[in-house]
Amino acid sequence: MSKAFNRTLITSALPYANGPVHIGHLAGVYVPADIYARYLRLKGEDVLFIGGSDEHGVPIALKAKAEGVSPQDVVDKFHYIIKKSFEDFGISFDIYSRTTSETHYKTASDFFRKLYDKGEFVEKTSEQYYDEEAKQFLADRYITGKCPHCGNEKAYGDQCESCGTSLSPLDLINPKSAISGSVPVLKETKHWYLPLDKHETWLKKWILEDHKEWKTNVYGQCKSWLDMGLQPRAVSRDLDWGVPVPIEGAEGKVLYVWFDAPIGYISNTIELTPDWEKWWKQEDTKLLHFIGKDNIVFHCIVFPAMLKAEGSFILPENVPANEFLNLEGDKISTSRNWAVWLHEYLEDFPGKQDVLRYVLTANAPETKDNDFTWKDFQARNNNELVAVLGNFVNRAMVLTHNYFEGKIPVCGVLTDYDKETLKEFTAIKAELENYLQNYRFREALKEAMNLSRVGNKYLADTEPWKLAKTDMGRTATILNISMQITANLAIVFEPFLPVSSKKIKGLINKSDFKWSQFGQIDLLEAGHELNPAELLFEKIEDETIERQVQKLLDTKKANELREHQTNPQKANVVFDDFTKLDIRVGRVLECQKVPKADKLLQFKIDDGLGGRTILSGMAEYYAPEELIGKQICFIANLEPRKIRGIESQGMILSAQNVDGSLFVVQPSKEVLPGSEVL
Ligand code: B3M
Ligand code: ZN
Repeated sequence: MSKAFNRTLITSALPYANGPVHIGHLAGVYVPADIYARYLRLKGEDVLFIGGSDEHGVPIALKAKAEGVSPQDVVDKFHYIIKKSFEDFGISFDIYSRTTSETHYKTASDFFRKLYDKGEFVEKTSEQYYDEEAKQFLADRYITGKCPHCGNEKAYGDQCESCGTSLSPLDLINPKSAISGSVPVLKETKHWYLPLDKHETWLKKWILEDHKEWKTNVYGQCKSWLDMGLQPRAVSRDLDWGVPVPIEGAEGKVLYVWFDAPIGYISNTIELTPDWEKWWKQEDTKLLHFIGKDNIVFHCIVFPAMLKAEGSFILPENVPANEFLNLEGDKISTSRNWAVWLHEYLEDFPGKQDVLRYVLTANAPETKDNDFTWKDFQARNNNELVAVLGNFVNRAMVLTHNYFEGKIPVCGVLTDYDKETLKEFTAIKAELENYLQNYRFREALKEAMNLSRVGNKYLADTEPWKLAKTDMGRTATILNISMQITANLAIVFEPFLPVSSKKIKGLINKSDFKWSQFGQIDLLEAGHELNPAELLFEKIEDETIERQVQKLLDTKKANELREHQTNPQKANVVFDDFTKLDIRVGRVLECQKVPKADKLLQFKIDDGLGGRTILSGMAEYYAPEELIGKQICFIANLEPRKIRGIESQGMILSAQNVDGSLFVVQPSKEVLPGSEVL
């Protein structure tokens, strides 16, 4: 039997405030949560939608250190950037707060204290790496070393990013402190653990038996964790950034970020309303966590265990987690800048937030990882938003203006065809609601789009522009129905495309609808005056898309270059060795291909010393005439060598790019041929 709920509390993962948000965040978490929240509000249900930034954790502390600023500076910067992006994309949080708020420190601290007092933790002393120079314990992320699996020299103490293996700091070969660079030593430290093993029995029943309806990706992940058997989890860390552990003798220790972050949902609700306990403690509240797949274990196992241990909280009813969105075939990555950042998107596509919301929902990674490509973005905009939804609304509007001066005409007697159309409409409504209830937003959106298709087909089949010459009565009925469909589209697209829904309402001169009105064909009364027609969407041209693709190609190139430059440096040489080389600037007088040698170019150089010939393997990267007249640098005193029967008197210096291509090195200003390079 399904429970009777009187209100819905929606939380969405708190993004780390160590970078801006990108399309992966939107697609995985925030757009689905927002669609659901808007849908429930339209239905007149009692709903709260909670968001906020996650501002603790080692990556933030590390970033601050690397930039020579405080962790608070880092989160202050990104919290507001993230908050603004969400506002811009219409994510309709009732509150978007942060885990550095005073309320959160108190809430998280009290929560820990209560569990501590109830004896819900176990205390354990273990050996952990300690940096004697920096005089501090090292979080897993603060230790780097060689990965025992793939040999990557820059693996972290929690994970090797090169082969993806989860590691513990003790696995690393030649561990080094990321703070001082020194070799860390093992030292004893005390921490508090949540004994998940003790919660295993009820968790198994609660998830595996009572929540079989959870999405298969969520259920499957939980099952495999539960089958493996749960272990106690440390909920404190030796770190100077976070909520201090609120007990004596715990100086220098903070709550583990994954302990305090989900409590952030509670803190933010407290900040929002004095009535917060109703939302968190009454059994008739439906609690939902919208998250990405990497957060499943924390929301389905760890946080519920915390709530249960505390004793007065309800548990989530569902955790509709999504899989990941990739970008043009590669995993989205903040550190590699492989992302479409929301604030940048809006600079490039001002006013087009709904287009992105549409594409991300139509292509949402609901059951498996999915790929975002700019080509698909363009196609969905041009072939669906413009050609289907936008086209229908515009035709209905323009025709009503043309034949009825922009006033809703009187609806006459419905024909069988009209009735059939309306029946189709009702059938779609039922499907759509069913998908929304079950967090299947992709399918729901498809159905919403089908409603516009029904409208388009209705106009194409009835051809009111032809009928207008002979039968104004029938034309009136057709356009009345078309405008009623338009009003319905304003309702149905509100959760998905809030900006466009508002635009449609503007066009039809109506301010608000309720979801319960969806399906009615008397939303616009005869005589009601419309505003002038305007296009809802515009075509996106190839050049625009090519620019975005080029931007990504540039990122890829920059990443490759960066990796390339991390090649180890050669052994030192003494200054005298360097001065033995006679490097000079010359000008290319002649340049030609060497016959039967694909790669070789033969140069005649004005070297200020009477001229010389040099051969160089650059034919793949330059046409000979490109180089004539250019200044180059060359080693003048390299022992002459015969190549293909030609004597090469020196060597031209060139920079080698990651892909192996070569480009000549030039002085940044012209100098006299023969000038020395020092
Ligand atoms: N900040 C991880 C993430 O952004 C984490 C979520 C916390 S939700 C309580 O993926
Ligand atoms: Zn590895």
